Amino acid sequence: MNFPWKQRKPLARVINPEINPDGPDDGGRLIVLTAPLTEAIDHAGYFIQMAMASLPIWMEGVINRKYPKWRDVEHNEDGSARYMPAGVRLVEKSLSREYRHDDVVACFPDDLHKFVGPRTRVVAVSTHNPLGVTFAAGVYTSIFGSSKMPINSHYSRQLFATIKASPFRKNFKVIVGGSGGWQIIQTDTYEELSVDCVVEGRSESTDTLELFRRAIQGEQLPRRVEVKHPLDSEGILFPDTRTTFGVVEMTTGCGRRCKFCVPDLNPQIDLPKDKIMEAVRANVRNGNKQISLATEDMFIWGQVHTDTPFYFPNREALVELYSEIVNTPGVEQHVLSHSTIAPAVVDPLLIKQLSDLLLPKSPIHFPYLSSHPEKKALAPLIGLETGSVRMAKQIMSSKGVPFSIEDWPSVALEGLRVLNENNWFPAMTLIVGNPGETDEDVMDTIDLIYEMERRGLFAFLIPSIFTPLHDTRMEKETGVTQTRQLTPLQWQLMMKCWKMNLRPGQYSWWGPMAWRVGSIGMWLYKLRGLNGPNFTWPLLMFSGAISEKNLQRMGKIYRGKPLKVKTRRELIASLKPKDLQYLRADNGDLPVDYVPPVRARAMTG
Ligand code: B12
Ligand code: SF4
Repeated sequence: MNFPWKQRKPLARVINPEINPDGPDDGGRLIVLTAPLTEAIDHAGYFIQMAMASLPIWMEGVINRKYPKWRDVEHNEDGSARYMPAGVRLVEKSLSREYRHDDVVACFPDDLHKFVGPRTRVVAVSTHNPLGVTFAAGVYTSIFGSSKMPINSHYSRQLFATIKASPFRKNFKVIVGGSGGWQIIQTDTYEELSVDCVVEGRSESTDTLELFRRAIQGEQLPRRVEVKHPLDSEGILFPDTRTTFGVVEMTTGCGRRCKFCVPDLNPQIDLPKDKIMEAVRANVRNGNKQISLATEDMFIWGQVHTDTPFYFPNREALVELYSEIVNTPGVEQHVLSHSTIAPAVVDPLLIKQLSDLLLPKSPIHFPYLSSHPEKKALAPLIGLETGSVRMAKQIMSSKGVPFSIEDWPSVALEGLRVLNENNWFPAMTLIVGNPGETDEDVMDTIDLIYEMERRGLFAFLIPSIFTPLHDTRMEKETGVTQTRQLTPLQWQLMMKCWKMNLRPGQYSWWGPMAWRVGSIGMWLYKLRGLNGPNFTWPLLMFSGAISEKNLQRMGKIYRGKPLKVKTRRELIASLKPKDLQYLRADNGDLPVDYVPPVRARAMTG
């Protein structure tokens, strides 16, 4: 039998006889920037990178078969990378304030030998998720058999091993930055990965430049440096070359203050449209056909620090921004990144207008779900996290503002209804195993998921095990740490989510059969030992081998009870006048006796 994972390359790069042991002819670049191959690739949309973050390395063959060309990257004439993650591009841009163009290069890991030489003083690595210890990533590799080595982590380690093995290693410092740098700090893998310093924060900071100066002078660097985030948009730079997936920043921070969230710790800033558009055009000039605006919540853009609270989207501003982007000559594809769900309840007309604009350029197709003539869909990433109001109050009390967190299940269902009606089928994350989560909390979430099913709503549900992320307000808390600790209900929630995700793919006669046989085979082969006895019945439920009704009758699963859900009109009726004034009448559903403030003033004046 052919086991593709047994044939993979060893971690350190195989010695290539064509590589000159004396380094490149020009002595190499002073500063060389890079990122793991699996974080730099630009193929097949976001999904491929997300899959690589979640699947263990032994399943690499699945990706290879589906995307045989995923390793084919594009180069500039000098061998540097044609595209790199936005983080790398901003480090490059930040350094350009102090160093000559020829001193700095950004290259793919396999090309390091072309640029690292006796002259090199810094190799800087930008990484999103090097060790795979973040939420959602760890849990699936652990379900499939190894909690330590997702595909992305394997390639990240391979990159660090290549740098460590460089004959010039003693001449240069290795500085790591990016949203995944904390994983190296947390796991204390400096020696193993040969990292001198991890920078937490943005490259624009003068402290970052000072660090590079010290590295170039050969000074000892601190292990960890925390640098300040700019407080306004003036301090944020924009890429003027091509970024992976055409990522251009749209906002920083969020404002909803969820306790487990990292990006919310940054100041809430929306970036100027002219700068965003310049970066979009720069991407297109450099051969990119796709654009994605990076944000925690696209709906705050245009409403940050205005007289209106940020959670009432600025419809005109958003429509104008997205319209300019998709109408930029050369932009063939556009994908959404992150958003929240309450804005869909606040302003359904905004969702409709954005759909009209964005669907034609969306590369995502959901043939069984979309009502678009070409079956196109939009799929932003949205946090659902829990269906338990008790839990939601503890970890994300402002997630649904302007609506009360007491109404969270209704906000989520009503928002999803509006989104689905407009061909938005979001990927929604759920956190399983929050600190203090009880069986009742999990049952509340299961109720919500079954209610989605009952109402025919669709979201791609991504349950993950609670991970206390560094620096967050939950940093010191522990929830579930291994899949064996999951309770039968927590397993059931996870497997029900996946069962529902597979719904649209199950229309062929062989689909359900393949899953049934495949999942049971996998359980017999590997999973029953790994994940413990609590996993068994939920897996049988997932496989469909025994009907949910029968499993419930046998007392093996909980099938959820119907939820009493508020309509949009009822949700709006519960708003206080201070918030009600910002709702737009063209969406309807305002209380019949409601008098908008302007008219009220006219009447009283
Ligand atoms: C776009 C995006 C994606 C895209 C594209 C990623 C890419 N390769 O380009 C996709 C969808 C593929 C993706 C996937 C994932 N993502 Co993502 N993603 C984002 C998002 C929205 C924007 C990232 C970005 O480009 N920002 C703009 C750039 C400029 O910011 P930056 O990279 O942080 O760079 C700045 C600093 O970090 C620093 N810096 C960066 N590199 C370096 C290097 C050095 C040497 C120095 C000094 C400084 C430095 O300077 C830059 C500014 O000047 C962020 C949220 C956010 N707002 O950041 C989440 C985010 C980074 N992703 C996250 C997660 C969890 C994931 C996944 C694990 C999700 C999953 N389960 O599938 C995967 C992992 C992918 C992988 N390959 O392993 C988390 C990170 C959590 C963590 N690491 O602790 C974030 C913060 C989202 C969140 N709300 O939690 N992601
Ligand atoms: S809504 Fe999302 S981005 Fe905003 S604070 Fe909560 S988790 Fe963070």
